[in-house]
Amino acid sequence: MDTGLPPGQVWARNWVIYSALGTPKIDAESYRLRVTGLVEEPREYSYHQLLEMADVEYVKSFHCVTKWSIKDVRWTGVSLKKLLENSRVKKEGKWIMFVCADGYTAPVPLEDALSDDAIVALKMDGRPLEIDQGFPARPFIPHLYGWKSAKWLTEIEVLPAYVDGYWEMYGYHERGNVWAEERFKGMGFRHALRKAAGIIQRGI
Ligand SMILES: Nc1nc2c(c(=O)[nH]1)N[C@H]1C(S)=C(S)[C@@H](COP(=O)(O)O)O[C@H]1N2
Ligand SMILES: [Mo]
Repeated sequence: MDTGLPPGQVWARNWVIYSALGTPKIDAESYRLRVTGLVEEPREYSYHQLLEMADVEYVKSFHCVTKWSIKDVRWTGVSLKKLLENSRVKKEGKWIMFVCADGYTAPVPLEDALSDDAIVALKMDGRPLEIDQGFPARPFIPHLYGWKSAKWLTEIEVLPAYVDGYWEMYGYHERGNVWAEERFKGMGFRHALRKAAGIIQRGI
């Protein structure tokens, strides 16, 4: 099921490169990834430290909410769970905000960030991320839509509650689970109602 096609998606051959706020300049030597917010121990990691910590590699597909999917990408990265455990999340911590060098932000529930296949990705198909694909790091959580895979990631902030990120301000879903088709806020609920009423047989 993991590499299958979620409802409403279409396989595409090529990535569509998005940078809503422009592509920032990143210096790999001075780059740091910070873990902040509701943690006992805020930490920061250099690119080289992250590379040495990389402990997860798998093949998983990528799904953009605008309906294109890229099949079977080989991802290499650091377990998000490991990064969060290293900083010891306080019990009040419930959401994560991914914050990026360009100012882009994306929230995800802590629970999703703690899933075994949630990573801070450093490589795609065995090569360091291209600049326009988020070098040096972007989170990847296979069961969430691609807008949560925030490029040029610089900070993982642990929050007590949900806060809108860049796309959520425009009505995109708080969580964005691809299998539940959580594309827009409130859609899961309306979708379930319409489905129960027999108005629709499948996703839009
Ligand atoms: N910083 C940043 N990250 C971002 C975006 C963006 O505009 N800025 N777009 C998101 C969206 S909607 C998608 S589908 C993916 C696209 O990844 P790609 O540009 O590598 O194809 O990046 C996500 N991460
Ligand atoms: Mo997207």
